[in-house]
Amino acid sequence: MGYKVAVVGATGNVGREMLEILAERRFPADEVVAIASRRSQGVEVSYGDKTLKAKALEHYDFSDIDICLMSAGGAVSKEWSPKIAAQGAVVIDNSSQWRMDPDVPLVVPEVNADAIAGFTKKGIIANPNCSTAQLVVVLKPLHDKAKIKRVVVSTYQSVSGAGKDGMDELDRQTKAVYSLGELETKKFTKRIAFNVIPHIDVFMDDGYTKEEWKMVAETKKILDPKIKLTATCVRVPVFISHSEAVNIEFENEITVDEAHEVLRNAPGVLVVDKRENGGYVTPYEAAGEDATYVSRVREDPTVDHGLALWCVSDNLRKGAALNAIQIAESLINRKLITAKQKAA
Ligand code: 11C
Repeated sequence: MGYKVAVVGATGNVGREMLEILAERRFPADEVVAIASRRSQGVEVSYGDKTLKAKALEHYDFSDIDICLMSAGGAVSKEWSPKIAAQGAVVIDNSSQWRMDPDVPLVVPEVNADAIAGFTKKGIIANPNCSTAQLVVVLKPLHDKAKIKRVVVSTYQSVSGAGKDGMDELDRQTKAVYSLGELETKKFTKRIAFNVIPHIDVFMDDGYTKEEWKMVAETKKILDPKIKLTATCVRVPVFISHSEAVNIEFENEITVDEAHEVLRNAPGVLVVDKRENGGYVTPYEAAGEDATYVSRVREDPTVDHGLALWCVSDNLRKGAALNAIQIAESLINRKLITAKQKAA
């Protein structure tokens, strides 16, 4: 017998992607249940060639669920993840609610899969922010090779990171520009069509945004607390995939060829790096793909041992749904979870 899996937030961008990836990867589930808020109860979502009708979270009994993939935002997770975990399901949460809780592992399986075992304290495992997930997949093999001291990253984040409303706003505004219609701004703080906005999430007291803070704090928790990192996070008019321009300063010497070599052998990374027109990956090409693509690796001559590179990944997949499902697969592969129906 397989597992019974619940997807909470099943009608959202990431929830739908979770259902698609569960089917695509033939996740060993006997049953998958789509769950959403009462407002979305009855909405139909696809799971492989099946159609599931969303059930209301408020009325759902989780006692026979083995794994709950949550993508319903921080407030819902704060209230529901502990209740669902108390009913014996392992919760893998995509919100920022639990990431920095010392009793909750924050996991990117290619980087710190061993941390998963710590889920027993609260029954919750946290998925990182999308911009952090793709970054640490790339930093990990380089850190193992030459020890990273400091990272400077600038992000180019797609509107799907802000949910379906963000995608709709870019779509509406772009059409309005061409039809000379009114440009309504609701989701973002400024016009996003044919523009970029250097502001994601709320401002913190030190002038950084919370998105930038998350990249620092989460990289330290997942990879190494000694790594110094500074980020500038920017929203760009791209529907899917986040891109990042990264400068890395190492403790030890590392050449471009050595970096290519370790990155080519790293799980989850694909190197596409030809020094010619089009010899790099753009967000459009990374959308719908599982890999984090690395291009434009070159020496950064402004520091002793420095490299600069470009990385791109589908924020709804590696940045969210795929990473959550890889965590669930690791739980199973490491025999950290047994199906309740099997145990009965
Ligand atoms: C964005 N990275 O692009 C955000 C979305 O902490 O899980 C994910 C926010 C989070 O707006």
